[in-house]
Amino acid sequence: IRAYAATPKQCFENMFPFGVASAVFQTEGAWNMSGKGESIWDRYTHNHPELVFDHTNADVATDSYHKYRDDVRNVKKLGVTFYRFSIAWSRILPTGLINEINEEGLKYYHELIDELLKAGIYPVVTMYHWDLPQSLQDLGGWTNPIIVDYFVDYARLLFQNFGIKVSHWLTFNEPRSFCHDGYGGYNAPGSRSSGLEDYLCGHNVLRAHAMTFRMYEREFSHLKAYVGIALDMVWLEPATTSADDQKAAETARQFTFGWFGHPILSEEGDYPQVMREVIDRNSIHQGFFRSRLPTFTPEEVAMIKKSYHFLGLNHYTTKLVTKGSGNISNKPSYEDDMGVKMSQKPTWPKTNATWINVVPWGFRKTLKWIKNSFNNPPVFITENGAPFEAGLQDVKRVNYIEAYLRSLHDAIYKDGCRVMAYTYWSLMDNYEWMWGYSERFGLFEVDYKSSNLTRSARLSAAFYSTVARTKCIPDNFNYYNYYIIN
Ligand code: GBH
Repeated sequence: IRAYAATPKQCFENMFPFGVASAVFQTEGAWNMSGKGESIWDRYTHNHPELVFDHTNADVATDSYHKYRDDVRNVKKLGVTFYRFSIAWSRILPTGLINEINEEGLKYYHELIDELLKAGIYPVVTMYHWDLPQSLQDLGGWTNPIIVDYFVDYARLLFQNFGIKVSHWLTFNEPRSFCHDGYGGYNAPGSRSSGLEDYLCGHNVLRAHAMTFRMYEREFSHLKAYVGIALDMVWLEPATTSADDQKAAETARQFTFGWFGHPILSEEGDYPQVMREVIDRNSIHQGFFRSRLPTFTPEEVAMIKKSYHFLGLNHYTTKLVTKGSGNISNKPSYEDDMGVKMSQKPTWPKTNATWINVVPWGFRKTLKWIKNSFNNPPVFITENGAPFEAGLQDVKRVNYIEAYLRSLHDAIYKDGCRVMAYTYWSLMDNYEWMWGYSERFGLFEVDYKSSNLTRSARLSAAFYSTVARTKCIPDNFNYYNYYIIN
């Protein structure tokens, strides 16, 4: 990729790192090769193709297990600082348990990391991006407290093996998504037990995250790495200026971001007060003898509080919030507990994902809210991006990235938010969970019809490359001045 920069106006600091992200289930393929065990997403998509939009699975995906050298070459072409990817627990520990280590799995991730380091690209590693070993799900998965110890075993193995090569670690990607959508909805493992299993999952994930962080502090701090967690936040804007809607929006922020953010980032620790109160009350109202939201011991509150070096933030879009009906049925439900109505403004530009509208100012508001709510923690933007139609002239994606970067720039330079890095999701098109291959987020297009899954740089790759190299958002972006060289 050769990129041309027009006169820059909005610039980030000289060393500001830009990167791109992916996740293992969405890219790697080779789902049962070289000793890899089955994950819940393998099982779920094999058993329920009817639930996947295009009835596909990720058995091959972008075949990055075999094509990782091509991927690294493309990351390098972009001229970015780092590559965020995840490791498959079930490739390293096929049963999820520490007594059976798959050496071929370790070897593969060593090769990938070495290839990145040779290219001068820092690896940013997510330990868990939703693909739980199926055998652990057979024990109840994230609803069974025993999993906390198993996760720490796995995390220790990662530090032992890759610790000297990796500077930035994320324990979990979007626990709210995989706990609620997985145990309370239609993602794998598909428990559909909203308001019950999702809270159990969250509870154990918070403990697993913190125990991993404390284990790192005790056993690996000599590595001088940074350990964090990636949380997602949709900006939730009150639909009107009414006090009810303002309150509803703040409640919704606490139920979404705060669920995991408050125990880890706040001065007091523990779940947000509003979650505690509402779920306790609703549970009793529904005839339970105790709250559906479990409680932490004081020791656990202290262990979880401040268990991070940096906060990973995934931000894509914004929604409007109004007060809900206040009706509580007898069936437990996270949505009823949150008790709000969400909507999108018809005038907000759409993308190819129903849940993502282009609302750049929401990015700045998200960062400012995090700054004010949690005493300005260091934030690593671990994901931001959008899907648009196939094709290399992705002007809409260029516009999305440009607008969101300008909003990010305002958050840093006008509001004083501490943002350490920015990551575009995703390096290339990949398997978008329940949407299969139908949603394309890539800077690189993947031709799923070609036998070698050809990757081609889009216009947005050239644009992003210019930003990554110059650290500036080009002012008068002239499409004809960009050369895409594949
Ligand atoms: C992230 O998930 C993931 O980390 C990544 O793997 C994924 O590819 C990427 O984003 C793009 O989707 O009920 O309409 O509000 C985002 C997962 C999907 C969770 C939408 C929240 C809300 C849907 N999010 N979901 S809606």
